[in-house]
Amino acid sequence: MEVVYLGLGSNLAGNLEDPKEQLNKALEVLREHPKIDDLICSSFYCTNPIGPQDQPDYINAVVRLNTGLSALDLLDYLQTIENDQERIRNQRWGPRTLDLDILIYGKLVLNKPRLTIPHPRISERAFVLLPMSEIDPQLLITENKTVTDLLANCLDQGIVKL
Ligand code: A4P
Ligand code: MG
Repeated sequence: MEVVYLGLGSNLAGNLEDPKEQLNKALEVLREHPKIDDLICSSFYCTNPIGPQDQPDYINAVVRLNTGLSALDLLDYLQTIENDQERIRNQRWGPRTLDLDILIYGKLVLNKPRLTIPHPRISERAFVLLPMSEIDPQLLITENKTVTDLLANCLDQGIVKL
């Protein structure tokens, strides 16, 4: 079993009531997987978009779970959930009904075209670090910096706990 952190994001309602429901539905489906256990989720946060500004604010959260799935099998499952929730990929960093990213997978370091672990942009994003700090503030993200250390540099990004 590996300890895994996932980033969840949505800024389009799709056929649900709002982006919060996109996250709630994804949590439900994640919990259904027989090889996913002990899932805990942070609070939800409303966050200003990073990247293109002509898109709605996001709802973001971070999950910690235990899994017996390999990293690539987990990515497959996440992409199936995204597709089932009407994820359309057209613009990089553009609006989406659901984004499920693997942030950390145990101690795995991977640099493949389909999968980079740890997620390369954790350190600079309040929408990842603030929810993560609720779950494990002392987790080391770089060699010598914890979630709390890194968070201090990006609290000006426009993020409000719901
Ligand atoms: N991929 C590689 N590594 C991973 C990983 N660790 N987890 C590949 C998941 N996928 C990974 O992703 C493109 C490809 O990345 C996938 O096919 C997978 O094989 P995508 O979800 O289709 O596209 P994307 O999310 O637009 O690209 P990217 O570069 O992953 O974007 P980011 O860095 O995740 O940023 N602003 C706010 N406030 N909140 C947000 O959640 N998200 C983004 C997306 C931009 N701005 C945001 C937010
Ligand atoms: Mg993604």
